[in-house]
Amino acid sequence: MHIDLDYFFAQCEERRNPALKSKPLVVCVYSGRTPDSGAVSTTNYLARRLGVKSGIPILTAKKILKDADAVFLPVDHDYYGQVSRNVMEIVRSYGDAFQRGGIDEAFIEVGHRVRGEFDRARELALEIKGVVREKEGLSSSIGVAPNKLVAKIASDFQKPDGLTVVRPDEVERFLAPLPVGRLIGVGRKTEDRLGEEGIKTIGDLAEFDVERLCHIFGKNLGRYFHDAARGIDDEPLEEAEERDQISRIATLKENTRDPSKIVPILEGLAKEVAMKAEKEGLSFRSVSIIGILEDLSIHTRSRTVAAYTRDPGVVKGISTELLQILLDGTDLSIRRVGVRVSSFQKATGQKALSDFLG
Ligand code: TTP
Ligand code: MG
Repeated sequence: MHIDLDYFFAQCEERRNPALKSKPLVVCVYSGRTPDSGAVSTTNYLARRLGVKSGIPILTAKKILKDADAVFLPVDHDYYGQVSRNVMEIVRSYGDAFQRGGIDEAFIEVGHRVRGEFDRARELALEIKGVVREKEGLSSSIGVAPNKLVAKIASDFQKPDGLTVVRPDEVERFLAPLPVGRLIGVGRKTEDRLGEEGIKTIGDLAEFDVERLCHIFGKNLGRYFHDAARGIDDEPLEEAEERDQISRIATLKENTRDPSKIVPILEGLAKEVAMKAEKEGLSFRSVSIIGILEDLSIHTRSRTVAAYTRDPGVVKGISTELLQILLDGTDLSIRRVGVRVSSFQKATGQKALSDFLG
């Protein structure tokens, strides 16, 4: 599976301020030279429909949207990074293997747990989309396919909120009508060069003489294009860097400031996080709580302890103290709470059972 969040930066902004949903929204990277210089990072789908896309100058976007009651916001990488980590944590939990792509996309290997059945994979994909929506309030698109190459193209096929399943016997038919630019590795220049050879679609590329492709692009790339156009790809997932945090978050039954209502939830989350760390053989030194308040603002309080630990009691104790500190800093009620542990040390001294088995 390949999962890609829809209009990610813009959707994050809508999430913390739902009033933005009804307006064209443009997230911008301001260069600072003049007040409006810089480029569009991404936009919501309302703005896209009016013709504003990633990469165009902010000034151009402003011209296009001048009568559209549009909203322009600067990028907030810290916030998107935090949302991304939460989503990736969920997605990772569904895969036998996990490979992160960009900030809003990842591959997971699910063949094992769906016993090779694409119908089950579709159900699983629906579940993942549902959980990401419920827990993180974000819509996503998923592609299910026999390999990474096709899964990535499939996730992009019906955006937003899409789900496209391509079975092994459908791969060539699925790819054939798509523009060659959809293939990983075919950028604008390559697309132009292929166009000169009369190759517009992936199907055209699949039928094109492989010798001639190798002559134009060199042997490796020529072969790659030839295979890719047929949907042939056997790249395994590359398990990415080690995780840097574990977190769990929950929505309270009702917004409240009453510790007796919040603490039991917090303790449950603390236990889950500690168990997860235990399972992964990780010890940590930092414990944080995350409070999402009734106005959807996000507040974090952290504490670092002297010695690495993975004791659920420590996580519970610190979270409860941090909750009080967080409550003291605001008059608002809490809507969602989370617990996070970070600053890991890979546990040594203890070996996993698998270390002893051949
Ligand atoms: P994408 O997944 O390519 O785009 P998207 O999530 O905004 O839209 P969708 O997936 O629904 O088509 O990129 C993820 C984020 O990366 C995007 O939200 C903002 C950032 N980005 C840029 O800053 N500049 C760019 O040119 C692109 C393409 C993305
Ligand atoms: Mg995206």
